[in-house]
Amino acid sequence: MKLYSYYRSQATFRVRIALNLKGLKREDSFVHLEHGDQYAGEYKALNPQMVVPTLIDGGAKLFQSMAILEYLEEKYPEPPILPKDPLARAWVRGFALVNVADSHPLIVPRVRKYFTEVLKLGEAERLGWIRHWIRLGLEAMETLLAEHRESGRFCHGTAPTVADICLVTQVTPAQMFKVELAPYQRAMRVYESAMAIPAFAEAHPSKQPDAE
Ligand SMILES: N[C@@H](CCC(=O)N[C@@H](CS)C(=O)NCC(=O)O)C(=O)O
Repeated sequence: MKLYSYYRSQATFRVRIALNLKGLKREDSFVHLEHGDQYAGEYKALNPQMVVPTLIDGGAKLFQSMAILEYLEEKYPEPPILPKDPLARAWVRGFALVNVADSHPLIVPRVRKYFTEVLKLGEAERLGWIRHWIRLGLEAMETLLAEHRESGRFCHGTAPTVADICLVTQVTPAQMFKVELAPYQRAMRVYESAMAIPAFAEAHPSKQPDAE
């Protein structure tokens, strides 16, 4: 498998974790988002949204991290990253989408760039925006964990799922943008449990060969 990746990309981090959990080997191809590699001809032709990740498996192109996680689960079911029970699956997917659909898209580089280059907003406003949406996602996750009977060490049950993967990719930008994490004790407990697993730890942005 070939993974088009950028060390700081939260969406790619999700895919790296899932590949590691399932013991799948990959070759990385690095797309430097700050240098604008995503807009270059070859990558633009591969991924028309000009975003990472893109995963190539057996010559087929896969895009959008959530679709890739679902694909990996269907094609390589062991160990599972979704529960069996339909209600639990829906909860796990819903939890994951707090990050993937409603929080992360608001803080991606192209949105941040629009602030400075088009709206001409200053650093304080840009940072305020980023921190606001990260906090809102964390608050929702904290409440969901508090009301979910099957959360504890992990978001759901006794093994990591897609929910834990997406909780981790909510917390890492919070750390990067210096959001106060003390109010999110349940989320941080899950974060620590997940990051104690090598599949998560080795996928962390700081462990990638292109990390700066
Ligand atoms: N919904 C997409 C998001 C992909 C995405 O926005 N990736 C970011 C990095 S985390 C990116 O490549 N951004 C490039 C840019 O904003 O210019 C997914 O989950 O795969």
